[in-house]
Amino acid sequence: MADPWQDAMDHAVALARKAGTLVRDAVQNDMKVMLKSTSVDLVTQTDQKVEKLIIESVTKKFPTHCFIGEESVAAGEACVLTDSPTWIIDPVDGTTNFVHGYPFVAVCIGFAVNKQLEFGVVYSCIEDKMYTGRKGKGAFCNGEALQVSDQRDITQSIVASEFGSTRDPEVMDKVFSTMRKVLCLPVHGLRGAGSAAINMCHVAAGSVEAYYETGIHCWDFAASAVIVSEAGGVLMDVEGGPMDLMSRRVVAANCQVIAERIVKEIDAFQPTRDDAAAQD
Ligand code: LIP
Repeated sequence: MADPWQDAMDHAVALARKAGTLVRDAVQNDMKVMLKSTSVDLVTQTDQKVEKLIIESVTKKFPTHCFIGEESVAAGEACVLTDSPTWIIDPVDGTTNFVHGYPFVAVCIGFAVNKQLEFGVVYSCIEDKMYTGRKGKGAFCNGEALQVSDQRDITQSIVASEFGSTRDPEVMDKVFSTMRKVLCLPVHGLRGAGSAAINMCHVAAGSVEAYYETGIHCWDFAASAVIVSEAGGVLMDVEGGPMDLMSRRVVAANCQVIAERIVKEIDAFQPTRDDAAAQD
């Protein structure tokens, strides 16, 4: 049976590649850097330009589809996932990396129908790595099938996380206490690409056993969640329940055992949900 969303996924891949070229060409140019929620939460005109390019192109091809885009939400658009076909877009994941020319920058396009993620595209554009995942059809990087690590021992693992874009002392205490506990399990190492999506693609590719973070947004990990799952990985909430795309927190791992071991060490906290305004 023909895949009803193949055309949409093909369009997403072509758009991610086109947008990625724009991002790569803009890296380290004399760019105008603006601030969002904190002095370390950056945005540039490239973020805004890429998101506009993607939304305008998709609207032409699929005029009834909906969008959740990082910069559209920042400009006041609602962040609510309905049953409608919805494109969940992070135009530049790893904006701080982009501003500094640090080579982990990704165009992320997730796609959901009836609130279920159908496909994800993450284009790590400086590395030229196109990660894709289609529900039930596997995950790939530049056409090569992806498979998570077969490691089951956390003490033989590498774990990824990030410091995030808040510097609130209470939050930082939880971030650091969790990192200390994870490091002292011990694990072989703690890594951070500076991009939630690329961290999760590293889980899918088997080079990292697990990634966790609290404070990210749905657009940071919608696409890469499909890629992890289709590479044989597991996704869950930082307190062990099912992953909640709007909760701003996630654990992505190669297996249930490693995921649950990470959960035990996390000092959990709940940021304001992405869909909080829609729930009022
Ligand atoms: C980033 C995430 C990263 C997080 C940063 C920031 P952005 O997304 O990918 O995991 O730690 O604070 O949210 O803002 O570059 O799209």
